[in-house]
Amino acid sequence: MASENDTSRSGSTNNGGDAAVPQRKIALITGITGQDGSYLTEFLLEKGYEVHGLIRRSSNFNTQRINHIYIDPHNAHKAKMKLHYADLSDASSLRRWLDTILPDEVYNLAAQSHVAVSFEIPDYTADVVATGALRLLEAVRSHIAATGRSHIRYYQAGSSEMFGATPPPQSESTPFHPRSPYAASKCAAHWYTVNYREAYGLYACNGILFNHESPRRGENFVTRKITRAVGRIKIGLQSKLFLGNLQASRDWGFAGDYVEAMWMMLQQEKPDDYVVATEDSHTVEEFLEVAFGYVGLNWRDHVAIDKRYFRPAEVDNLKGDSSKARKVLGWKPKVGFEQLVKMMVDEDVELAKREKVLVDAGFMDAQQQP
Ligand code: NDP
Ligand code: GDR
Repeated sequence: MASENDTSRSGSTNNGGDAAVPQRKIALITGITGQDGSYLTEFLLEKGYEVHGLIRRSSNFNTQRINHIYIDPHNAHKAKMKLHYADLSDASSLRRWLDTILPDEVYNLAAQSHVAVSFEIPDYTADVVATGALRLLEAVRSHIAATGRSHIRYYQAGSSEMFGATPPPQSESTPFHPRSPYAASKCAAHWYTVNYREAYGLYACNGILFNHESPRRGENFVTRKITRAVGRIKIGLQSKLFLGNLQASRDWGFAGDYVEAMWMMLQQEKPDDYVVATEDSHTVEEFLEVAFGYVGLNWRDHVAIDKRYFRPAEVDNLKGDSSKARKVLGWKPKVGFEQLVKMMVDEDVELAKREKVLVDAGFMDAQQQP
């Protein structure tokens, strides 16, 4: 569904259009096919932006989260979101699309974002998460040097994982102590971003976002793994759920709220770094209590511990202090913990019902777990 070489910019006036026509801002998003990319795209389209997303080639389409907003580029006057092939490991593709799209805002959301997986593929994780961010920053810098388009603004998707072993509450002034290749790579990306701001005057912000979830969360992150299982157990498609450490605490918010903070950061007069968090923290066990309890089940009847899901080094306790974002940006979360869990369970019960129809019709194996 991605346009292979779509360079059309219909509707955009940033490149010398009629002065009487109000300019539509152009955003370029890496990681547009991910959880946050999909919510950010919806948010920016709602604000009237033209949105361009960089997607990587895969053997199957990987655009499930944005299919509902995709309009065929042959219908160019209606298509306000456009997709292009690129990869954070390919510097030339990043620079080429910057030169073609001429964005006003660049959101770097792409990452190998799974902490446990980063222990399995540390080299690749560092290449995409750390050096990938550096490649994109350098592409933006050299694009500005070549074109004089110095108004471009850059957002870097930083993570509470960077705080790692440092106890809560964690704010912008809390020292980083990363506990995984993923977290160490995010620290590098954070400091590359600060360095490009200081060295070249780039308008570049780091959002230090605590965990944020949604019904679109990847199915191997703990929240979605739990709510998928709750749906399937409730509908009779599954009986057991295997998990690792239940005592870790996370500050879980709703992804839809968090993408708004990303955009707000880029609307300020000066670039800066911000922690984004609910300031409310719960253990994995508490998540289980609410999720299973909501559909009248006892999690203890279904959850088994599997050592495979323990990490070589764990982050025990994350709870953010987002007072700066609340004061300067005027941001605050709208969805609380229980509401978030119930929203995810509701969606996953519906999904399990649809799966059940396929199972009953013989089109799907009941044992086939996500
Ligand atoms: P996801 O894992 O859902 O999405 C990651 C995106 O990055 C996907 O679109 C993926 O493409 C893309 N991607 C992966 N590798 C590459 C690559 N080599 N080149 C180009 N694109 C690539 O993550 P989220 O949406 O949850 O998170 C967005 C960002 O925010 C990430 O950087 C993450 O590390 C960070 N973050 C997330 C938090 C959270 O709680 N969700 C908290 C703090 C930070 P594909 O679909 O093909 O896999
Ligand atoms: P996290 O999210 O590592 O915080 O990174 P994840 O949901 O993977 O883990 C949260 C906590 O749950 C424990 N856990 C399990 N985790 C997974 N994935 N699977 C299990 O079976 C399981 N059992 C227990 C983990 O040990 C951990 O303590 C997320 C990602 O989105 C990052 O990209 C982002 O930067 C951070 O959030 C903020």
